[in-house]
Amino acid sequence: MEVESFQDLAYNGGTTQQLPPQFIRPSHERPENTKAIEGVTVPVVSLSQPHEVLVDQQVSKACMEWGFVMVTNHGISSTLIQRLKEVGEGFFALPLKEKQAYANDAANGKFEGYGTRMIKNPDEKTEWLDYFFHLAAPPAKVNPQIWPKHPPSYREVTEEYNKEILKLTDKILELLSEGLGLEPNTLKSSLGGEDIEAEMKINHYPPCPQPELALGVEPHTDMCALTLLVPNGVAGLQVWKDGNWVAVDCLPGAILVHVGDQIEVLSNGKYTGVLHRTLVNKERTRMSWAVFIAPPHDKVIGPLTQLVDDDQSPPKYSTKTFADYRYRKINKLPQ
Ligand SMILES: O=C(O)CCC(=O)C(=O)O
Repeated sequence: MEVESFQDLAYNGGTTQQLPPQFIRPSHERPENTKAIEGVTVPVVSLSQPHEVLVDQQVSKACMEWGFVMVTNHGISSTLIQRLKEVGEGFFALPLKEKQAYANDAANGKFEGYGTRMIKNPDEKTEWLDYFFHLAAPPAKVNPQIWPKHPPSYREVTEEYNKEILKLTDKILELLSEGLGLEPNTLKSSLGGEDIEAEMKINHYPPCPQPELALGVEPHTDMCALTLLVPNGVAGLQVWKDGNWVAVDCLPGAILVHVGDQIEVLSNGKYTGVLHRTLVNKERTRMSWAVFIAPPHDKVIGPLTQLVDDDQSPPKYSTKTFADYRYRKINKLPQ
């Protein structure tokens, strides 16, 4: 069969209602053969509780056991989250041609912009999504010229949301530092302090003709330090826990926090980067707004010296720049 692009299929109906082979997952990965376990729910924590409770029992416990926590009462207004969703939906509602004017070129290192994931190896399967990706902090590295110009309020809303997300990030990093018995600012300063980067990725998963055979994003851990994510009202995210997929039923207004690889490395494995994937849907478009919090590329990351010693707790991870880590992860090389 002629290989069709994701956009042909998703936006123009393609030539068929049968998924072309490049989207069909091998049997052991298909949602129909790897269903989520029933009766297990992800940890939910209200951030309005006393600080000691959050440190000792809640946020750090969830991030040690799951690498994942859903937070409520996080201080970001539901109106702002709603506006963020509206501007993202507005962009994806534009005609394909207008979106393609922002096309990224990941093969040549231009990661920012609109695109679908690049497949390097012909055996790899294509994910059922398109996305917009751009840097949102620190200000010195941000190029708003790359951001969507439509809807016109995209920039104002995204900047406001990003400020709030950075405050929430500070709070979570403090809780996670204290959960390791360290000074509250330890993780933030190890991740570059005020140079810490925030990357916005708007994921868009249009209806898929055979969702039981495909995946939105395939199983992965995030290479950053933390991800803070809000989905639209459509389910699809699943996290891996104790040998099973667990479906994430996001409460209205909640924010989903994923521990990423850099926190796993800094904590020498006390916190775990969460393996996750997304399923797609036959009828409804799913969207999600992920902010990846990451160190600057030249920042050297390794297990924190306070957490390792040669006898009891040797380092489980090598130390390297985030750029090196990223290169190895993208190219599927050993770390
Ligand atoms: O859409 C989601 O819920 C998760 C997206 C995700 O894992 C990613 O963009 O890396």
